[in-house]
Amino acid sequence: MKDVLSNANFPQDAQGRTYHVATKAGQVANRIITVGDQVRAHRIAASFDGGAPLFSFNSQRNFLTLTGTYNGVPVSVVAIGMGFSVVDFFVRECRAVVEGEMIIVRLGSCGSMQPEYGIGTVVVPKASFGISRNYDYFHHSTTAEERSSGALEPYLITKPLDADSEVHDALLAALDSSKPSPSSNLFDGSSVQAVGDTVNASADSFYGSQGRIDPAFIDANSNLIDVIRQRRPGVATLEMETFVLNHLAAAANDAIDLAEANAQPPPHKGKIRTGAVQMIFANRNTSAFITPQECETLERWTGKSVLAALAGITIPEERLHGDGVWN
Ligand code: R1P
Ligand code: URA
Repeated sequence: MKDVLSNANFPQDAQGRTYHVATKAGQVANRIITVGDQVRAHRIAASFDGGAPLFSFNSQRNFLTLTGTYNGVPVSVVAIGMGFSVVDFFVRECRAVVEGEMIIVRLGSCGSMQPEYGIGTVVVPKASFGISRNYDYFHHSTTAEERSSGALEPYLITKPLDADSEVHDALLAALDSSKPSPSSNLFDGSSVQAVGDTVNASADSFYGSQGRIDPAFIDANSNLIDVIRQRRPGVATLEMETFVLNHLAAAANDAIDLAEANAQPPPHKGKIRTGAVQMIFANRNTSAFITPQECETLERWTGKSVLAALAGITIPEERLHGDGVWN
């Protein structure tokens, strides 16, 4: 960390760069694709106009921001790593440097909970709920009776939160219109498919809270997959970020509504709309896992589709403030 930061509540440098993502106004577009993986971020940016970003920065904390245009419309790709806490850094710090409405789409990998969605299926969820490890369940002071009576459960399952319906529909339409052709050495020779209107679960671990069994740890999760299916019938995918993205967007939008209800100036001049595209990398029904070549095929297809969908959604001029310096 080289630059001098001030304000312990929300640290920023003299030019407004944030502490972890380390971008400032003019470097992040109103339309953002967020991914876990920097290789995927560069693959998507290869589809920008001119084949390259106009602005590129990898922060000391490993948040990579690539900003360019697609069909002339500014879009940023931000690679954030994995898990709930990095979504919090990303959403809050990008919100702080982007004026006006934001549309944020997460383009990530996931595990499949539905036998009919195998590797080669891409899912567009309409809603997402959270699954968190309940640390007190595992605490040494918790009694066997508290555990067996159900007073404390090992995993907490939240209510679902919706994605934006226009963003959902635009993503699905863009994916459907540009599917790669079948190839005998990919996806067992089957065609890829995009499926909408599904429900996602975001877990706070790839392992325990996604029901993976690891004898090296006490995880109390041998029936977790069944419990998730019972409580949220139809759940299609498991990954690690979408729920927190939807939650933070709702929290930001509620803050604007509250300010307006109290005749106060809103904290920001535009709301946050969210969507997600999830590529199945792990089939939890069969134990199959994606190959590197299949991964690249899905990432190129979905990356271009999400860029096209985002560029095609209009943000009215009065809700777009200050988009476009990129330096
Ligand atoms: C775990 O392997 C990671 O993959 C998924 C999960 O949400 C988690 O971040 O998404 P990404 O491929 O975008 O990282
Ligand atoms: N990402 C996840 O979080 N889970 C999976 O099973 C695959 C990718």
